[in-house]
Amino acid sequence: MKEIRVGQIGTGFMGRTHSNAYLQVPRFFQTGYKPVLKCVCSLDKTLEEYAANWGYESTETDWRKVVERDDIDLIDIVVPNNLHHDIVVAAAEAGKMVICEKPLAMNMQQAEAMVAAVEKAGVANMVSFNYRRVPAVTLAKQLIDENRIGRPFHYNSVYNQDYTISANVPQGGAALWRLDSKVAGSGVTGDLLAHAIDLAEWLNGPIARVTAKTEIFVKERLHVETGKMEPVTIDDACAFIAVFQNGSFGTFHSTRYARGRKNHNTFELNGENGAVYFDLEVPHSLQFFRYRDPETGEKTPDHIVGWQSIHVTNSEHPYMGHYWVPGTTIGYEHTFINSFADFLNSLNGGPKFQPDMRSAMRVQLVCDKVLESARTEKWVEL
Ligand code: SOE
Repeated sequence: MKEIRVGQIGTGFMGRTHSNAYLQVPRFFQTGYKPVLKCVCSLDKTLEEYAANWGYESTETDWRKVVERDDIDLIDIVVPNNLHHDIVVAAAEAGKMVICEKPLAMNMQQAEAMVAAVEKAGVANMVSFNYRRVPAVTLAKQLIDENRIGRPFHYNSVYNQDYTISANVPQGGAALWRLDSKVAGSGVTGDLLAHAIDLAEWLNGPIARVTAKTEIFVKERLHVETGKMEPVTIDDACAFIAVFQNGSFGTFHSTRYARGRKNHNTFELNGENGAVYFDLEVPHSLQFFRYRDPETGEKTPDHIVGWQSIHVTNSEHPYMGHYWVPGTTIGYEHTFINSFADFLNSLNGGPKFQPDMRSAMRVQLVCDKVLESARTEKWVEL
């Protein structure tokens, strides 16, 4: 097995999901590669504890030193969004492979420079839109590709959370940078809708035009870094209508004010011959409505037509053959393991990894256009 020596930049929640996945991937997937946790970099005071917990061999506090090191093959970027651009460009120029958290960038201008840098350097790259690799979501893609849905009419997506309802939640700092537009770029649009848009375009093809509305419910919050009450400039909520190039009609809704919803990420695609529905809170199930069979062209008899819940745990289901026995489940962390397995496999002659930075730039474009539409109160073409 060839070693891939990883230099991770960032030690937050996403850093943990990636570290775990690097360790687990060779235990479940034979890709010909084994990630080695060479170095982790952060300014956080828990750096040494983090490194010891995950087994990183060394630590750094300056990300440029990690990028320059000869004993690192892959730079893993799990820092706030405003740092993605500089690290990606420097890593590509140093000839390193790059894995970056979503959203790719603060805006399209940055995204274009990042894509140009990785493509010029010819380095393998990936952006972590991990929900593609929930086995039930991958199965939905398979059913769509098998033409079981037929001509699509509607794609509806909701991605809701509730952790910012209280006006006492501050903004900024290591824990709440997602509420600070200077660091995050945008609010729910870049953070949550980016996932929804990535899935939507993967499952239902490109979006052609959008019209959006955003809202800021709490106008001022204490800023952790300045210690002052400051205006909130991220979008707390965003809803948009999309028309897809295939003529179908989409609705997207996202907020951090949906009381009761922690990570409620759902989509439904309704077509002429069938429909699929997925809800991340029931991650092992894919709901499938089978109206007409593509193999025989026959309509499902009326007395048995209805939604079926597929428990996506058979070894024939995407990724599941790599884990336990049929009927047993896997979790959120496995979406990262599955992603890294496909990425490593692509280095070993497997299918080209998607989503790469070019695909993530497309998501960035849709996000930017959604925000533009909200600002101008107009339909925006892509
Ligand atoms: C936001 O709360 C967040 O952590 C996102 O940033 C992640 O991408 C999402 O998958 C879980 O929620």
